[in-house]
Amino acid sequence: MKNFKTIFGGILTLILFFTTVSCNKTPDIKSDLSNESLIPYPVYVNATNSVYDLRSNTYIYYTGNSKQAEFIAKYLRDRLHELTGLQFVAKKRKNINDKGINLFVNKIDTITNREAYRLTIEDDNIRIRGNSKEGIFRGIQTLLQLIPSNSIDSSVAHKKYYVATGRIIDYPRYAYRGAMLDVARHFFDIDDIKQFIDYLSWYKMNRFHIHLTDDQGWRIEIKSWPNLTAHGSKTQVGGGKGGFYTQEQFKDIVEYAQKRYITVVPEIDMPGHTNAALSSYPELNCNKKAPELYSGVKVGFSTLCAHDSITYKFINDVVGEIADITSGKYIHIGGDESHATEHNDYLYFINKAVSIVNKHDKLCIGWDEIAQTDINPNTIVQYWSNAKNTKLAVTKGAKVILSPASVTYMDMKYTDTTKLGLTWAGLTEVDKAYNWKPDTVANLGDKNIYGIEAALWTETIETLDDIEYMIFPRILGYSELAWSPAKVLNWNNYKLRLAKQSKRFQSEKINFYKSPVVDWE
Ligand code: TNX
Repeated sequence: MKNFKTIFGGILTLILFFTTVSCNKTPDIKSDLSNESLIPYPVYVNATNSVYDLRSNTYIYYTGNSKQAEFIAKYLRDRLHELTGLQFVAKKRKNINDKGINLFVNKIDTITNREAYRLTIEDDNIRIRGNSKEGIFRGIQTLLQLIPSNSIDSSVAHKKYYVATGRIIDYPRYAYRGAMLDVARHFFDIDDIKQFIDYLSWYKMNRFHIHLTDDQGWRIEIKSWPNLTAHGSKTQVGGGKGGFYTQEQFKDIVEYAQKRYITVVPEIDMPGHTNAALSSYPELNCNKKAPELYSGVKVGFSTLCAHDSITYKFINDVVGEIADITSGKYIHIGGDESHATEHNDYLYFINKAVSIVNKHDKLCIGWDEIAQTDINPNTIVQYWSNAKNTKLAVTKGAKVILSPASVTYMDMKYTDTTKLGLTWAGLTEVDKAYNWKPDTVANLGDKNIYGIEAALWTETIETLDDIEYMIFPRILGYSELAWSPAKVLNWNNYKLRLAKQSKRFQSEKINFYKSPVVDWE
């Protein structure tokens, strides 16, 4: 009996010993903040090589009484919950010494950029200090990217995540960092639009350009011209049923984006790309005959009648209603590929359209062709194909948004075997989409560049899955080109960071293109 006890005791001690040893074994943790795969990569990263241990019931503190401060804290709470399954509590901070995740606005030394933030991660506290709430929101995206995809302790009861300690100070290179979605060629519902906006927000983009009208469909309710949607929204490329947003729904999109510090830029394309409007109202045609609705792909055949005063009443009504439901300062008037408009008519038309937009207290953005008109320095020219136009814009004092089709059109196929997409501007593999230098485009130089926008035209894109496949992963590269300082832009380094995103893409159920030029994890 005594022997049994001794043997039993010995075994027990051994079991205890091994359990203790295995529990104490340092888990495989990353604790080097400077080695994290952040996209877009920050301006300044300083690692302190320890860890903050993120557990359930961590408090997220906000300061101030604004609804938006509370919204941001709850946004972080919900995103952290989605990523980890842990529970967090968003709460107004009462005591300056409260530890947890602290969000607050306070100017960061000499940095003036409104979107700047400083993220400080210590062993027992995380602070996100923003130059504005917008800065806090951008900093939150960085913190979210630092959350590992796996818990350190796999038991559900003790789930915790280690976040590498150190400090990040960060702000954007360009003020305008956008993506465009064409909802005219194929219509996408509100949920898809919100998802698209979320994707932009994760990578610190701040403009959502929505191409609302084209030959194939008119997608926004205009109360004073109801047939635009009653008739003009009823088809799309391929002849599907199309659709449109009511003004209430559009306001909901604007607000959803605004809460994520993204400005919606609505585009009403004119004087070409207008078959849907021309088909809805015969009086907008020079021959006063309404054409049939159109569901093909080829464009460049339609034009509003530049000589008729009804055209400008129409534009005034449309722009007025859009201005009323848009919180941002810009309205995009298209102006591209107006091959059916006489050149002089085109100049006359665009000058009038710009002054109508300005009269409604909004500034104009237009595709690069508009540089040929009398644009004022407040008008923004969006470079997509013609470098000469773009240089002309700069000589007229206008700023430029870079959307060169050859590298930023996300509807271009990745390779010649990509099922979706077009090829007219060339194939755009993930490395090509990243490997271009914004400030060398058309020799504009940084000071004339307002920012970068990547466009997704949807002639071949029909579902959210299709959208994801074409934008992921290219959109991450555009976000880095638009945000990060020129000195950090390096494909070999970027592709390692990109490779690590596949886990997040998978956990978010994103249908991404597994490009062979990246060694995905
Ligand atoms: C050119 S880019 C267009 C669009 C098409 C796109 C297809 C621009 C200003 N016009 O109308 O959808 O190509 O890639």
